[in-house]
Amino acid sequence: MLKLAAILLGLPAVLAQNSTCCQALQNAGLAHVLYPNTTEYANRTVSYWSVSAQLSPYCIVQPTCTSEVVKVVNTLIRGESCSSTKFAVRSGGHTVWAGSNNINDGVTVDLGLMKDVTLDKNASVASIGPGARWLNVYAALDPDGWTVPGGRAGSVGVAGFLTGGGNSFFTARKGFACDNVKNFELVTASGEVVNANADENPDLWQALKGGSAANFGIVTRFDMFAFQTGNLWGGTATYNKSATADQIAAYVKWTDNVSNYPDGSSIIFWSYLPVMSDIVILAAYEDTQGNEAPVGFDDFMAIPRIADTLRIDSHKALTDELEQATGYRDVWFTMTFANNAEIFTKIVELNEAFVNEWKSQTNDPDFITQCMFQAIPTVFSVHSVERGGNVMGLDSEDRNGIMLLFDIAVKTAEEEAIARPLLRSYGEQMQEFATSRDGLISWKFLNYADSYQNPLASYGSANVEKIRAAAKKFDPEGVFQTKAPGGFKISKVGTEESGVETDKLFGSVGEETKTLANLSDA
Ligand SMILES: Cc1cc2nc3c(=O)[nH]c(=O)nc-3n(C[C@H](O)[C@H](O)[C@H](O)COP(=O)(O)OP(=O)(O)OC[C@H]3O[C@@H](n4cnc5c(N)ncnc54)[C@H](O)[C@@H]3O)c2cc1C
Ligand SMILES: *[C@@H]1O[C@H](CO)[C@@H](O)[C@H](O)[C@H]1NC(C)=O
Ligand SMILES: *[C@@H]1O[C@H](CO)[C@@H](O)[C@H](O)[C@H]1NC(C)=O
Ligand SMILES: *[C@@H]1O[C@H](CO)[C@@H](O)[C@H](O)[C@H]1NC(C)=O
Ligand SMILES: *[C@@H]1O[C@H](CO)[C@@H](O)[C@H](O)[C@H]1NC(C)=O
Ligand SMILES: *[C@@H]1O[C@H](CO)[C@@H](O)[C@H](O)[C@H]1NC(C)=O
Ligand SMILES: *[C@@H]1O[C@H](CO)[C@@H](O)[C@H](O)[C@H]1NC(C)=O
Ligand SMILES: CC(=O)N[C@H]1CO[C@H](CO)[C@@H](O)[C@@H]1O
Repeated sequence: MLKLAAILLGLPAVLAQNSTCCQALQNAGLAHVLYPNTTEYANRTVSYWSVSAQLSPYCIVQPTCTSEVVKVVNTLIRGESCSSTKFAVRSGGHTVWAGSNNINDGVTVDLGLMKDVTLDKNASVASIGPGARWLNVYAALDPDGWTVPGGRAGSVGVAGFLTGGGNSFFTARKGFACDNVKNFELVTASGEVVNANADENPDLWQALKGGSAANFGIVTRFDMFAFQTGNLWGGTATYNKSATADQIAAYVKWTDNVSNYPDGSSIIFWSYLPVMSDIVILAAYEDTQGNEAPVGFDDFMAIPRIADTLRIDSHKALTDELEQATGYRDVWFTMTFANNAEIFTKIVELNEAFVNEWKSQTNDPDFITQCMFQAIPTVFSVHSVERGGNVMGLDSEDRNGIMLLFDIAVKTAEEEAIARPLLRSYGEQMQEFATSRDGLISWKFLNYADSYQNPLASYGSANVEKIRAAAKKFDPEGVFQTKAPGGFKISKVGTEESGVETDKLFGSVGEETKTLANLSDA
């Protein structure tokens, strides 16, 4: 109501809100408290990858170091003026749905100024600030010939990626990116700084590997095992959609062969692109040893392609290339299925039906879809277990699987409101088909899941209990479950609420659009 009144009166919406909590953050000595009437605030808002996540907090606070994060936590959690103020935590800001990494009617803690990357060659450890993007990490390490397993699009944030698992070019060789974290530094709700590694707080160390940082506190540093590397071979290839059957056959063989070729990585996606006005097949191929088109890629190389950028290049350059268009409202859906050509084929068919149905419902030609496949063979979690274990639960799966990311990017809030249930209904048909062929793998990748998909529950009850126990031990009052409502919460697993309806929690999308349009005018 207040916000609406403010808009009608022509006042910046947030000035009508209670901003004493923001003032308290400033009084605590925090220099970077950004208010909605500033360019800095507008800049940080548009830096969220998906427009759906660009909300309007009372203010954005940017700590610059761990001790400032302690001040932020102490003020937000125990400060009198903040007693009824909720907050959100944001690193790269790449989670696509509203309310994971940002908040209306609350304060957003933005770790974007904590992005230092340092390499200790003697210890083979890279220490990375939570607000770094992977492109910052590769830019710091590449010139010395070192790297770490990380994002395959350079702009993705480090903190959400790593605590959600993290699938990289190196997973078949080194496990998920989270399995390569030697130590997490975390500020707890009580304002204490703790480390979590194999020796110190190993329960928290495991829980942070896939359990989402949103459940435990604020991660302020990641120490990752780094290794020496030369350039990689890779790039993208474009195919006519008439290559569908050949691509599916090649990918099914590929998935069963990953354990014989752990230096390879292959991602295939069917994508509707406005410039083509059609679906094309895109593939991202890499060889992490820098060998050009090794024999493991023979089946893919035999399929005639329209174009490619395959070459020898740096880790950073190959991830810059996989950057995706911004400025859209993105709706994502994920599922995993057993490596089976019939299910794969059905999903590609349903994707095409979805694209056709969407086209028939809109006269806006500016939208993008992806139906993206990534091998999840059992060898991935063999490495996870060797490296101390994570909580994703894939180690109990005995079939090679394929993970799907099915998504649409649209321009307006009205389009998102229609696209969201439509995409979901096609996604659910895909799941049902996989189930009917005994091929549904219940594991859902947290980094790709939509707000209602409840990925933590898919990790299995033993892992859910591990996450619950660590959350309770390090945040006994459950501050990060209630006062920081964003992200996938362990307290919601097993309750009716486990599917978060973001529209209900975070207000109407349309209203936000107006507020933002007005801000960027300013
Ligand atoms: C273009 C693109 C490419 C992608 N490529 C990959 C890929 O190759 N592999 C892959 O695995 N995933 C990929 N993803 C998914 C990506 O891993 C997730 O979106 C991830 O959450 C991004 O991390 P972030 O730091 O930007 O997250 P944010 O959206 O900032 O945060 C994610 C969640 O973690 C919480 N959080 C963030 N920082 C902290 C912190 N320091 N302490 C406590 N809680 C925190 C937030 O509150 C939020 O709930 C991609 C996404 C996009 C948009
Ligand atoms: C922005 O808002 C804050 C808080 O209300 C106020 O102190 C500041 O003067 C405003 N700045 C500008 C540039 O209008
Ligand atoms: C905002 O972003 C623009 C474009 O990236 C940049 O030129 C400008 O300096 C930024 N302004 C502030 C105040 O951060
Ligand atoms: C708003 O300010 C009043 C005092 O002016 C304070 O009592 C109250 O807790 C504040 N509410 C929020 C949400 O910060
Ligand atoms: C690295 O190791 C070498 C040899 O053991 C040693 O001389 C050097 O001081 C170490 N450097 C650092 C920064 O620890
Ligand atoms: C794909 O092939 C069909 C039939 O050969 C052709 O009509 C179409 O233009 C091709 N599409 C692209 C994107 O090359
Ligand atoms: C599997 O990978 C190995 C090692 O790269 C390769 O020699 C072999 O030809 C591959 N097999 C298939 C069926 O692709
Ligand atoms: C307060 C303010 O700037 N309001 C403007 C918001 O944007 C609409 C549409 O552009 C304008 O009509 C308002 O004047």
